[in-house]
Amino acid sequence: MELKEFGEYVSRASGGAKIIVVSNREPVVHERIADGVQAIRPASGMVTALEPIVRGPGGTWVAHGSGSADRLVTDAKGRIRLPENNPAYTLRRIWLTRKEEDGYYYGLSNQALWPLCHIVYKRPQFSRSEWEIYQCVNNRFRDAVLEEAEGGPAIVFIQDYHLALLPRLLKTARPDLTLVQFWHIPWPNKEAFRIFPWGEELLDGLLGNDLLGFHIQYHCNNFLDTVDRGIEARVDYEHFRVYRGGRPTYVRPFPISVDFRQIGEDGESPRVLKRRESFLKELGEGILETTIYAGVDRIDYTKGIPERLKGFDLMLREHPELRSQVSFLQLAAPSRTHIGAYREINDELEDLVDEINWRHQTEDWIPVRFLRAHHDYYAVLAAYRMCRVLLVTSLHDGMNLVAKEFISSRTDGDGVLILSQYTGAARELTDALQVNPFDLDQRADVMYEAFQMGEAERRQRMERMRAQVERNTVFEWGLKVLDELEKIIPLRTKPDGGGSDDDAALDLRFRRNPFAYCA
Ligand code: ADQ
Repeated sequence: MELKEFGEYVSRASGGAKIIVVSNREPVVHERIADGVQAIRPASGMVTALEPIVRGPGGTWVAHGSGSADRLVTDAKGRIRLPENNPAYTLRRIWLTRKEEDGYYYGLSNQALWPLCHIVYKRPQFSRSEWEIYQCVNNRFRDAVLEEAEGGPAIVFIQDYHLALLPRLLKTARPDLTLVQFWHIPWPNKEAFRIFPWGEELLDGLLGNDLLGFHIQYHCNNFLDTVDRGIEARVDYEHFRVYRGGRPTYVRPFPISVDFRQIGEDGESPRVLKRRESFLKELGEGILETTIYAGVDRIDYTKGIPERLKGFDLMLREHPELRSQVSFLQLAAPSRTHIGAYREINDELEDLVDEINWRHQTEDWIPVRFLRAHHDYYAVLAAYRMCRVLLVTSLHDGMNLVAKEFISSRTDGDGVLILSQYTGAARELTDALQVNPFDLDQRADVMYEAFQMGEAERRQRMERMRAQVERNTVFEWGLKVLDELEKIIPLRTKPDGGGSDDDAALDLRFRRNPFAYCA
């Protein structure tokens, strides 16, 4: 399915209900520049996925207004019509104070929930005052959504871990709203989750949803187990739903993806050739005579960037004959630099690149080229198409869109993907060379295997991976979410609040013993 068809489908499926998408990050950021205001579309898979959902039926997107010129272009309610050249939906911006942003975004979301949900041995930090601010900001989002949903039925599609309390707040205020949430990061196992000091409140918040989505089945299983142990609720493993307060929340896997066709088309555009020329100017044409390994990431301790550099270093030490024959190109976008752990990994990477280059470089060859910047979309595509081997070595990752973007961009049918087994994408991309990113020797071996792989095998694997991504694009993701919603809404709205005969039997057993399903 493609963009236009998907937009039309969403308009039909919403059946007249207003569509409201809610996320922390906005789809367009307005920044002040020397001669006015510039609208920037963040390079984000989430925006590609959600824009058609809100655009098709002319809905509203509620998000934090974070740009320096955001207030200059909105009305008194923080609203602006987008896209500016052909308005199709409304963006409603929420303004946060510096203190709110620190407590809710940098604090509770990214120093507590982010490390809690990613099992990468980074200790989460919990602070009661940040939790209070997180609650307060979730309430601010509730007020804005309620205003936007006034006067009729609405489907509210909430994104991610920044807004875990919002569903309950909305359901309490407007039980008629249809609420769906997608959790873009992993859900940890119950042992990892139990240290979260406000676990019951967080779970209760999420159980305000009618439908809750994760990337893979494993995260759904972890969520049900966590609920089973962490809060008074009836977990129905057979139908993958949880009853709390007599109402169900359905829990389902929806593996997110990319716009395969568009990325392929853009990959062949003149803008990508231009970016390739700029890279070659900066790095020297000589890089084309080497086998290029590449990485494209936000600088984040979950992405395994030091791990892959150390693997490359070990490969060079074990196979010194590869010197001058291989290069490593890392595009690294600075991210969340207000947080100490992110500053530390920046310093670590700088030292590591220096050390590896010092150890191996020759007069006319530099092994690692580390380009620290937020590159534009076309530059990212140029890097994907310049390399022979793309490395995704996340220590833990909900899905990882870089892997799928790389495959979509390789219209030439060549290229090797090295993929961490701890990404959601590893479930679908079985033709990648999969690695345990914690195992240094294995990383070096697999990088060497990629160097040696013949063209015929590379092409066979790439063809199968391309077919896989082409079958499951970002539009199939949106479609599956909406289809599932259509299936569950009739169950939810039956007058007895139950559903099938199975539900009735479960309800009866539950009334006799509320803990019967919490073994
Ligand atoms: P992220 O952790 O941000 O997303 P990912 O899915 O890899 O991770 O998406 C990163 C995006 O940023 C890609 O679109 C990529 O092209 C872009 N990007 C990376 N480095 C860049 C650079 N140097 N310059 C410019 N752009 C760059 C979260 C979860 C993931 C999940 C997604 C979507 O952590 O597991 O796949 O949401 O659900």
